[in-house]
Amino acid sequence: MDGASLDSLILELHSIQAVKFGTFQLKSGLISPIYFDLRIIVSYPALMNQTADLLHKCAAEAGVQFDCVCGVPYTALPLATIICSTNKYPMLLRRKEAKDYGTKRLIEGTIHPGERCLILEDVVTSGSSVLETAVVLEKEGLKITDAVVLLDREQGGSAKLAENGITLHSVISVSRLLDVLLQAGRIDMATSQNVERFVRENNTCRPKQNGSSVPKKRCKELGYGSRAGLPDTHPLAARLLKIMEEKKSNLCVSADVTSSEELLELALMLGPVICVLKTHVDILQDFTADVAGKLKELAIKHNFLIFEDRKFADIGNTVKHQYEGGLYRISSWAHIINAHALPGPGVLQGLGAVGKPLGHGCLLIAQMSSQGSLATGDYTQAVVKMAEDHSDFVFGFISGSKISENPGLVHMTPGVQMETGGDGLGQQYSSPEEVIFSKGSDVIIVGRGILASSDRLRAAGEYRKAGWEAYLKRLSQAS
Ligand code: S5P
Repeated sequence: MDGASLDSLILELHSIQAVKFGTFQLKSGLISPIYFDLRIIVSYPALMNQTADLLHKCAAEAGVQFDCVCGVPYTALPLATIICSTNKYPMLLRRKEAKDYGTKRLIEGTIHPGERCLILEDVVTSGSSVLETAVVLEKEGLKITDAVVLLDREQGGSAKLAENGITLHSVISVSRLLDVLLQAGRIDMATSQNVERFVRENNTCRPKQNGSSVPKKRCKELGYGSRAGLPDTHPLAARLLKIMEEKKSNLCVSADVTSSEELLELALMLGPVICVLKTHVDILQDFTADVAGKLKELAIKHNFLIFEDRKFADIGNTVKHQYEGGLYRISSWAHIINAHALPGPGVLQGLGAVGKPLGHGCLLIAQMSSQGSLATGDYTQAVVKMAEDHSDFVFGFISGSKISENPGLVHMTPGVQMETGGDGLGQQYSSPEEVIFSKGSDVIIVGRGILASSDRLRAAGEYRKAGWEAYLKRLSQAS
């Protein structure tokens, strides 16, 4: 989806106070620092059209197949009307209450049992309103496989819907909304962090107890978007998984260049097609704080995360200084860092003391792509255990394959090129298909496969396509 129109929609929603910050009591009794009142958009016709258009595009880009559309009453009703009228889809109208006279129908419109109905919603928190509407439609013989929502509060709704066989597609995520408003100076950092904390701590989807209702369809493998909504997923992993889903990209480019100008050029050019930009800041000849600032701006503009591949591997006190201070002040600009588990848990205590309050996260290096690597077998298993024990900071791994069954953890794999082989200095390459489809990893990290190309944008497009197709193939084989 076009990032610029999304950002303008977010700013517009904030201007008309459809998004408010303060202290609000929710229906559930919870006190929330953010409130969405999208009912107000009916007073802004241009905004209504823009919103309807983005909802429609969201479904179309996700390749959702449907025969008719039904909005969850009431806010989504006019939006469903615009989408159906503009794109010529039949619409179904859901009543909140059955009439106590006449037909007593809960759904108005012509129902063709067996058809697929797409559900539209304005805001999803727990997913229960979408689910209620799905139940009513299913009673009429309709099939519900997908729902589209304008705003996902990222509090467990998509996981709950996934458990019930419904894939949720969202136009705006709370994390994106906060980023855009922060960047535009509409809110300050404290407000943004307060909302992030609230979202993290008030996840409505808890794992099912034994004996509770059995989901209709157990997905053997959840998609990136659904994994983002799981209660135990680290907020940074959730943000990354959402970006991957939104941008249809599991490509991390390894921007191993030595000039800052080239680094920024790469970020500008490849930003739209990647989910993560990985740096080795210490190979830059001319790093300045200004470069880091510009990189951060590009990350917000093009919705990617910055990963400084520093591979910390010292005692806690030393890595704390290396992460926070020195020339590079890594913690001030990198969302993601990585560390070797070799020193023991102290390395995470030191890094976490700096990174956790900033909402950053760490990947543990569990395996390496280089020939003869010692990170294998028991060592790798011990790293998985260390990650589980530090799940408030570690959100995934650098590994060659999927090494943990925890769907909240992200696996990122380096040593990827279309052509397998090596570089003569120990690097060993696997293809995107092997890494994502055969080995079950989540993100391909590609350096020279893209950097050595005379057309880097085209090469990145090819890696993105190969990585995404391998992921879709994996999902389709699992279901
Ligand atoms: O095991 C590893 C871990 C990492 S993070 N093997 C790797 O190659 N890396 C990094 O991924 C490495 O430092 C480099 O930045 C990138 C691979 O680059 P390429 O040019 O070989 O794709």
